Amino acid sequence: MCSSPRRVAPGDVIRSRIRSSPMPPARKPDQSAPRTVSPTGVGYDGPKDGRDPRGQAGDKLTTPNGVRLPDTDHSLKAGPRGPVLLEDFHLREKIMHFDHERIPERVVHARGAGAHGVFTANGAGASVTRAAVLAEKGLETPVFVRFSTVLGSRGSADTVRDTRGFATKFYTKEGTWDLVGNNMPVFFIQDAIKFPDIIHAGKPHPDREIPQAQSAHDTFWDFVTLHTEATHHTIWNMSDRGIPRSYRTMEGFGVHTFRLVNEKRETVLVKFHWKPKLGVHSLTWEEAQIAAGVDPDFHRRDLYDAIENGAFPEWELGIQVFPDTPEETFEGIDLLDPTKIVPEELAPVQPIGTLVLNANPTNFFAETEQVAFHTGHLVPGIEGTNDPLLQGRNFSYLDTQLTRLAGPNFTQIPINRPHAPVNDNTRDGFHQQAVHTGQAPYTPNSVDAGVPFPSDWSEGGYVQVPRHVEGEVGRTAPASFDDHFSQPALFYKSLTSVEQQHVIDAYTFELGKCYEQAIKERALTVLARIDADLCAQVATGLGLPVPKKIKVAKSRSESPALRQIRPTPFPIEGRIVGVVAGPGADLAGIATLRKALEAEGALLRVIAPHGGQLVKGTTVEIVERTFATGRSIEFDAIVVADGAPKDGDFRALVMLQEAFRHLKAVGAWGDGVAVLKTAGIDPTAPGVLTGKKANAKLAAATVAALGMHRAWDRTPLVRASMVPPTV
Ligand code: HDE
Repeated sequence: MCSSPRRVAPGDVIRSRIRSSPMPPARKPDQSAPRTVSPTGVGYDGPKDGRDPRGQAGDKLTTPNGVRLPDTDHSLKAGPRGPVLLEDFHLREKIMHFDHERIPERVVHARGAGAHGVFTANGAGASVTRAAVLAEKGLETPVFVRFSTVLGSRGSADTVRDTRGFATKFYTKEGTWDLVGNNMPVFFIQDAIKFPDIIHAGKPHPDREIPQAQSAHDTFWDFVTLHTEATHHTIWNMSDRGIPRSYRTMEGFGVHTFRLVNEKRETVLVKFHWKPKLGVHSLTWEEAQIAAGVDPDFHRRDLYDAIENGAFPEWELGIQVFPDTPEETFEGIDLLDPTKIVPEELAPVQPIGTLVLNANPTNFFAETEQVAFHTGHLVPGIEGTNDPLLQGRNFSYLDTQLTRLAGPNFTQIPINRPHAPVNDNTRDGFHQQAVHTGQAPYTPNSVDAGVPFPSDWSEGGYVQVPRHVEGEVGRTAPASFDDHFSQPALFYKSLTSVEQQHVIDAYTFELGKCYEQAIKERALTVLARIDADLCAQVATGLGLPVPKKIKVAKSRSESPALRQIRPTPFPIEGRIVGVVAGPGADLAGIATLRKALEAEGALLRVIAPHGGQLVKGTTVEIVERTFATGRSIEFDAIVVADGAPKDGDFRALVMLQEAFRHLKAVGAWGDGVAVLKTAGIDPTAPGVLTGKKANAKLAAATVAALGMHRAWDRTPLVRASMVPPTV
């Protein structure tokens, strides 16, 4: 039987939605859109007719041309059974637009998450730079930051082992400045010309397109062992830095050396460092692997939730300052070599301002996807150097936007618009948004009264400081670029023994995933130059002999600043404690614990066998995770409440065992201790917190344990078993 299409009167659907839910989802207070500026950078705060300009422009559905529509669910047909008519311009427009909703993803750093914020200079930068953003005490500059992984596609998992991008767009009053950095201070290669090669090696194999977002495969290890300049960056990737706990707990680095210029035209060379207020923390490798399956959006979610909960991530921006000498070296370290650091003990990081991320994007595509960073977005007072990697980037970042954002006018996309006035004499091109006036888009001119005029130094013009350049043309590199091993050796010996063990495990895992014996053997010859024990342990794991007669590279004395395990506690804002509960649980105790955690900016989430509410008298707890939806990786600590179920549900036990294995604080009060025991967890083991009641003492112990990030002294116990603890 033929059923005729249901007649839907315009407005029906909307009315029924309004009945079941009184309001469309409200915009969150932290969802502020980028400030609206005109294509030429003039401030414009949108229509003021009481409507949110970020939403739809009216109540009535229209075509992209503004024609009101009676129906958008049925294509125009000759009779209910068709055919569909070519004259259906609405069908054609709607599907045409949908067909083009995707833009090419970034060739690298495709997977990312962003946030808005503000950078406040503390004034200390004034002695070295004329850039107000870094120099003017108290000046607040709006920013947009995008964090990313490097290798994976846009839909890949957040927690893979990889370098993380840390790109910041400063909308300064003197124009836009982009600091396009990473969470590691060095890079794989010394010359931009090799960038396509390292990326081809790291990306999935071209025949079967696997593995996704991984470095644990033959081509990556083939490249980094043949191009040994990659050794330093590779060991950072193999360290805990390759699997951050959160974007909020990552350091950031400008990597290259930059040149700052002050009002007196004096110059210094600097390296930029972002220091997270929460400390540098990482996942364990097993957590990272579980999260990649259980919650591939782990870092994106963490950033968004933290900002929404008011735990605004914060970093201090610091600079290492070096004299601008003709050699461009410091203490024998070549400042133009992006595979080298300058240990902080030799040149302390001097704080010059604070970054706070305080607003989530309103629309992921419009902001996080379309944001376009460029190392050549500089403002007066900040210049690049002759680092050959940086100079190649100065070409690449403009070029890539032509493909990704389809034309040269990408600075007119709202998220990319400068907050300084723009009078640039560029014209036309794809997606031109400005309606330029005037007759003479050239300078000088006599037709448009001469405007726009160039600016000299005193008027804030970007005048490069004079630099002497000479040399013979050739495909060459300085001799100092040949030292590939002294700094990886320095890095490894500076780590704590727990961190060193993680590095050993990571190399063993990654090389163990390679098929080619020759690549593994070559990798061992590289490790032998970093540290004999590292090499021997990885060789054992791979079942290969230790290469003979290779000497460990000479290196400087240890740099404790390279360690991320520190003896002092860190703030715990945004940390999450899971409490295992059930219908009979001590809800008053949960409330006590929650109060103490929230006072420190941390959160408590109740985990129970099934969803709904737990009610006792007048106290109500909402179940936020069930044994089916929760997993240990979501929590920084797990505590079992008095009265929690004792039925040995394996999902609860696995959650506790994983938390224990991942060195997280694990605890219980009252008869909850029995659940720990069923999970095979010794209540007297390090980092296991128990008490008769959920009182101030247990709460304080939980806060203190979170501040240390993990119970590091549990490591030997966990390693000794290498299997979940049993009763
Ligand atoms: Fe990038 N890089 N890169 N890179 N990079 C890109 O630009 C490139 C390098 C970094 O969140 C691309 O807009 C070359 C070092 C970040 O949008 C592309 C070389 C560092 C991001 C590009 C490097 C970075 C990118 C891809 C070697 C740390 C993400 C899309 C000379 C200091 C920015 C895009 C975002 C993105 C090229 C090396 C960091 C293709 C040629 C070193 C954080 O232009």
